[in-house]
Amino acid sequence: MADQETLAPEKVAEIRKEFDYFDTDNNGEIGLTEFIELLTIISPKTKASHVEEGFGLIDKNNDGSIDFEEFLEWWQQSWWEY
Ligand SMILES: [Ca+2]
Ligand SMILES: [Ca+2]
Repeated sequence: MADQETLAPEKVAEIRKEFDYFDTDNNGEIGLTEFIELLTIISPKTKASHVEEGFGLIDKNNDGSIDFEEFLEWWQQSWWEY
């Protein structure tokens, strides 16, 4: 969470936009189904087993969905170069 402070507000807003885009039912979290859709777009060749594994890694509190904080953390790790 401390990592968030290193991000520029406009960067956070940008990530927020991505998050909202993938949160297709707008409930403020990305569920497994939404996550699969996301991954299918980002990397179509990803195997279903990998997707679920990835989901488990991002869903740090294991409540079955990715909230914005978890998404942000993941985004910073995987998209650092961008
Ligand atoms: Ca959702
Ligand atoms: Ca979660």
